[in-house]
Amino acid sequence: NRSSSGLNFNEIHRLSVVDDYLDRLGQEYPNLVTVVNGGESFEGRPIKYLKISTTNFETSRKPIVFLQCLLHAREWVTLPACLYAIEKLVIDVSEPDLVNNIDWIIMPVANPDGYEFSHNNNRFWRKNRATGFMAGNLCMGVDLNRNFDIFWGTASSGSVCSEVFHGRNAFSEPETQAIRRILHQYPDRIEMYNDIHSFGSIILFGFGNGELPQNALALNFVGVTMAQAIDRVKWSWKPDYRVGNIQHILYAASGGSSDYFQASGVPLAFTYELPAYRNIQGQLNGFLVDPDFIEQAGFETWEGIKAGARLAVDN
Ligand code: ING
Ligand code: ZN
Repeated sequence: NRSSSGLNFNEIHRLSVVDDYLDRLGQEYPNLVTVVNGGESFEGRPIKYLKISTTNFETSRKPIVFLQCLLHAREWVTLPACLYAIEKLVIDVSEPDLVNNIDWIIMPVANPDGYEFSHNNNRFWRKNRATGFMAGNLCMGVDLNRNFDIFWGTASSGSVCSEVFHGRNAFSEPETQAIRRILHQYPDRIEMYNDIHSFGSIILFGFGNGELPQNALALNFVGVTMAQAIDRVKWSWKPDYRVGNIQHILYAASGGSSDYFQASGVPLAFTYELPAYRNIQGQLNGFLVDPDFIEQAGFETWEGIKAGARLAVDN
């Protein structure tokens, strides 16, 4: 129901569809889009992402905004947020300042093994699919959002059976290593990082131990601006977004992705918790996605990302 070269927003697309789509965009828009294989997941799948730039991405001096989805496998509704952003930056460009002033890195499926597993075996799988922690692999998987090297292991679990198992070491997992490589490739250009999760209608900033970054006031301002941009176009029965520190308004958590970016010098690092898209009438589970809401999830989240990105590069 959208432009012929985009993916439809009537369904949550499978990994192979997303990967083929990224490759196709790279071929159709060679002067704008570069497809990168950022490394192999635990099970050997490519971790693909797009670099989007109207100039040469590597020699460009434009600020970068990094958008990431599906670090947690079951949080399916985050995928259309990344796909919508790609469409609006590449195929259906109505606001050219966004691509003229900013270079973009977009990783739609940060946890491809877990995502496949959530389709094929267990819809509510969160972690990656790393094995070898336990005889018979009775429990497996590392919570990738507890595996980054930021007060690692202090508010997470050392038990492989836990949903928040932090892994053997910080950055033990190929998926978190792939994300770290991108950060360290462009340490001075990444002005904003948005890691998209679900659910809860929250925009979070550091740190997961309750300490505030030095620019917490700016983080709060940008977060509120993004939340207001979304709330302006949200469906009326959705809750308004809340904005705040991870520990203050959600819970304590160590080893988080956005905290690692923040601590590494990225000025504006956020974790989004998209709304629970099916919890008012058809009360099922916050991770399930009403197909009627897929396009809206992409559309409304993009309103927030855009507002934040403009602030991030406008200083
Ligand atoms: N929420 C995040 C989680 O990993 C979070 C919250 C954000 C933790 C930032 C750490 C850092 O638990 C979901 N829904 O995954
Ligand atoms: Zn999550």
